[in-house]
Order: sequence, then C-alpha cells, then structure tokens
Amino acid sequence: MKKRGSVRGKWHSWWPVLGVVAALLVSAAPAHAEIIADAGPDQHAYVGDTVQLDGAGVDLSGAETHFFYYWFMYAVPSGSSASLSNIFAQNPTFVPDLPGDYFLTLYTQGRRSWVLSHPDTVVVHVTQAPVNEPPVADCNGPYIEPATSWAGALVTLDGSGSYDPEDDPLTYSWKIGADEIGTEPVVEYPFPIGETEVSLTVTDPSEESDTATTSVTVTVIHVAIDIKPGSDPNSINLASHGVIPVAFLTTVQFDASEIDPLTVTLKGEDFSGLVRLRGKKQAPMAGMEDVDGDGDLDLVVHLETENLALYELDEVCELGALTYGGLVVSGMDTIRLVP
Ligand SMILES: [Ca+2]
Ligand SMILES: [Ca+2]
Ligand SMILES: [Ca+2]
Ligand SMILES: [Ca+2]
Repeated sequence: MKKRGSVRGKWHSWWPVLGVVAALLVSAAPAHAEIIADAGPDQHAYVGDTVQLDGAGVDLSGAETHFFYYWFMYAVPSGSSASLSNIFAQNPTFVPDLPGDYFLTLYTQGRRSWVLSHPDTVVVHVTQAPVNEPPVADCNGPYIEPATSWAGALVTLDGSGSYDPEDDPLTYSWKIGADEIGTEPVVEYPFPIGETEVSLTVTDPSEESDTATTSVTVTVIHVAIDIKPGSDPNSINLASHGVIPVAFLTTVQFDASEIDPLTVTLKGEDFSGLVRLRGKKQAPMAGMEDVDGDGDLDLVVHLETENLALYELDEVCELGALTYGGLVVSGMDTIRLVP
C-alpha cells in the first residue's frame, strides 16, 4: 500500500481539500466576490489548555456576507495527536497535548458565489504550564484559654500565617472533626472546657491544599475545697434549713480571695443562688479565714441547705465559682446526706 503523502492521515484533514477542489471547479463561473480569510492573531497557550481559534471572512466586493470555513491543522509538534473540534466551524477549538508550535490554516468561501479565499495561517505557540506549588497551612496553635462559663470560652483562631508560594488567593476551612466551623483566615468560636482538636485546610485555585492541626484547650482553675471545714465525714441534712460552710483553700498558685462568693454554685449550674445573703444589703455570708492553719487566708462561704436541696446531690459534690475577673474555678469534696 502506498502512503498518502505528506498531508496528515486523518480523514477529516481531507475535507478542506475537497472544498478547495469544489471551489476550483466552480471558479470557472464568473464571480465578482473577492474573499479574504483571517485565521486570527497568533496565540500562546499551555499544554492542556483549550485553544479557541478566531476565524473570519470578508468579501472585498461587499456581495458576500456569509461564509464557509475550512480549517487545516497542517503542522504540529512531533508525536502530538491534537485535533480540531470541528474543521468547518468559524471558531473551532483544540487541546494541545505537547509543547511546540501548532500551525493552522483557514480557507474561507462565499456561500453564494462559492469563491474561495487564499489560505491564512495562525500559529499557536504552546509551552508547558508552570508547575503550581501547594499552599502551606498555619493554624498558629496550640491555643490555651481560661473558661469564662461552664460552656467554655470564645477562642480566636488565627490562620493568617498560611501562605502560597505563588501568592495565590487561598480559601480557608476550619474544622472540628468533619464539622466546618469557619471559612475566614481568623475565626472566633466557642470551645468547651477541655481539649479539642481543630484543623485548618487552605486551598489554592488549582485545588492544591494543605492541612494543619492544633489543639484548643479551655481550662478551669482547679481549687481545693473543704466542705464543713474541721469535720469529716461531711454530713449534710438538706431538711435542716441551716447553712453549710464551704472553704475554698488558698494555694501558692491561687488566692481564694479572688473568688466572688455570690457566684458559688454546683458544677454546671448558674453562677448564683447558693450562698446565704443577710442584712439590708443582702451581703453574701462569706469571709476570709485560715481554716486549715497553714498561714494563708482561705475563703469560707455559707451555702443555704434549702437551695442545695433543689438539686440531686451525689456523694462527690463538685462546686464552682467565678473569679472577680470572670474565670471559672472548680473543685470537689465528698458529702454524706443524712436524714
Ligand atoms: Ca499555589
Ligand atoms: Ca470537711
Ligand atoms: Ca493554703
Ligand atoms: Ca489556709
């Protein structure tokens, strides 16, 4: 079998040739049209881009306003299998698969006169797309915040140290487990008491991403508590209509005078309502004294048994309070309920 010559062997490459042959046959007829083809300006593209050709036709005589188009991809980089989406379209596309120059030729033909233009050529210069570097996530942890309520604390997470090597614009996704809690570089979120893992994923426009994780720890100030200082076991008769003294002990780390006595409560409950009030000013029944004889002053508050009776008390009694600065303190002691 003979080779088909130098023209590319794809069947659709032959259609423009047939058009040209047809035009030559018809061009014997008298025609006034003078058709010019314009294959558009040369272009630059990256491998894998979709290149759109910009074909046009004009009739210098003004007689023709509608045209046929015949595109020819007559030279491509060695090994390329790129092909045109539609060789008869005015603006066909192709996807270059190798770097190098792609030469395309356009013939334009008048629809009424069948007069064919000279060919016009466009070159599409194709290079490898620049390599994209992934962004780098920075969630700036670990975060440690004191609790301001039994629910925890509002914590500000700052991921603005994240960056992209090409300075691409980034999208942000903060998550606890699978739950998204924010999409800004800096977010504020309420965290519970204890340690919570958070992650930050940053993504660039090429869908390259990076994830960093850190922990958010919301702390409470742990204090030593002595229910009924001086007695053990700590027997409580909830029907007694009396008061129960509770001491919050001062340590090297914590000065019990920082506690607001009005806020003493059972763990998890509202910070009010347990301490006995007295006098016209309804002052809390509380004072500083050294209940354990170690030389520093401890806070002693007197809680209403009637108020305590509103709750179901366990053998281990956990109490809490707020400091005057608004931070949560918590401690526990055992009790023995007696009838
Ligand atoms: Ca990038
Ligand atoms: Ca005791
Ligand atoms: Ca002490
Ligand atoms: Ca003491």
